[in-house]
Amino acid sequence: MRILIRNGLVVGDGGAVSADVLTEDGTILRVAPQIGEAHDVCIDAAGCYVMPGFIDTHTHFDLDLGTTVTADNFVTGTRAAVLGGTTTVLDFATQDRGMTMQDALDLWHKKAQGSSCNYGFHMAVSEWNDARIGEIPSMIRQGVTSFKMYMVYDAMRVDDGAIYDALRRTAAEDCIIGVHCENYDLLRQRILECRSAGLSGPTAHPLSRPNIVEAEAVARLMRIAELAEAPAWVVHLSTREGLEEARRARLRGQEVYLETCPQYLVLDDSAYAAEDGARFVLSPPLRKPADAEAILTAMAQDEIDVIGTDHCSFTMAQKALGKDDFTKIPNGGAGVQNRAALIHTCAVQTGRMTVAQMAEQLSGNAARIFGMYPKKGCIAEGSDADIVIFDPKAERTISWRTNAHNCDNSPYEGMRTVGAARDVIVNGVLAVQNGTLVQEGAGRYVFRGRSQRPNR
Ligand code: DUC
Ligand code: ZN
Ligand code: ZN
Repeated sequence: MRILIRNGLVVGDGGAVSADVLTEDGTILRVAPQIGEAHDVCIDAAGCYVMPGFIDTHTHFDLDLGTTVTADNFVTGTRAAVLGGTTTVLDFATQDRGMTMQDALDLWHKKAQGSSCNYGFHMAVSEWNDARIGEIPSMIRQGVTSFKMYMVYDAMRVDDGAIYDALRRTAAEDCIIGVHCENYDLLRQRILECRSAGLSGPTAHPLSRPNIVEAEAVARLMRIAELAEAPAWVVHLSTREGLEEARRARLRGQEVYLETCPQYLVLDDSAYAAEDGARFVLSPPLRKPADAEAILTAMAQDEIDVIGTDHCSFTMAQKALGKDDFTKIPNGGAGVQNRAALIHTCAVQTGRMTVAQMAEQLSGNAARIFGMYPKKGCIAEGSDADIVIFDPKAERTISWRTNAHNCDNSPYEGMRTVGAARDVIVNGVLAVQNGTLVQEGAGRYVFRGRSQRPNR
């Protein structure tokens, strides 16, 4: 099966250039002006960007929090992902205490059956001991070359010594560990203070986890990584103070990778005052406009490496579990479908960054950091035919009613976007045509290599 994409602007390192793209089965065969070769399907991309399939570095599908399970599983979540131009998701396989990493990986492979986009797994580890350490070589052999540790959440958190040892050992293997940076003791104390003040609703959520709770944890991670002589990946960076700590580490010569998410760019903590403020309860919480401004500036300066969604959806009925106690509201929101449109709207359409930077932060950098480049993350001969034809003029309004997420709420409800994925090719097959899903369930496991560590 050969697809010819004509008349588009192909986005790469050097910017957007006029070229045609010819794919054959799952591979990009040629990128050149005016390709005249035989093909089965022709797509006219005039007026559109032809971009490498977007990679979402941060999703939680079918995640069991103990009290409830995320509304989206892989079937519904990846349908939404591909409609938004995401051709690969990196989901967090989660090793709960008492499980092996292999148990978690086997379970996540089962959960991911029927995915409509490609998928790989980071391994989130909740304990660090000889048995878990002994599993690392086997994880690498199975294509899992990135890990996550949490500084918070009772069921998942590990101590600083574990983070140090894990960073040291995995760096030696060119693997990367992402850390959820919040200070557990401070936020617990702040929760007690909120309760003493009689605050039980969603407005207490950001008060319990203020910027310094993140910034202290980022600073600590930076120092732990310095001692471990290891790269550090800060997941879902949300504050200007946390950004400053990462900048300081980079000035010391450290290798730091920064991920942020659209919610920290286009929303702010005034949202918690809404009647249905529970739909914005995610961690880290929404911040002030000045934080968004600082992170957008960092994106424009290429200081942010990747933009994931932290998609972790819960229905309003699930959110109501915390109606009398904000700490019981399941943390997370739906967004896997909306990432590219939001980033194009807030960063490219506004002239703050170029479409080439958008492609790097939504795809190329992720492919390099997480061991998929150049198969993924670029439009080049020999690369996988994961391609987005992105219409920069398409205007939409986000609503849970039109999103494909299995969720009756969206943090972005009513938001206007400019720019949308029009057609999406996954593994050489058209999966989205004119904004409609035309092929489901053809996603494949992405066996990842070691990190290329572009910031080394
Ligand atoms: N934050 C969320 O909001 N949800 C899932 C996990 C996390 O860290
Ligand atoms: Zn997290
Ligand atoms: Zn997360």
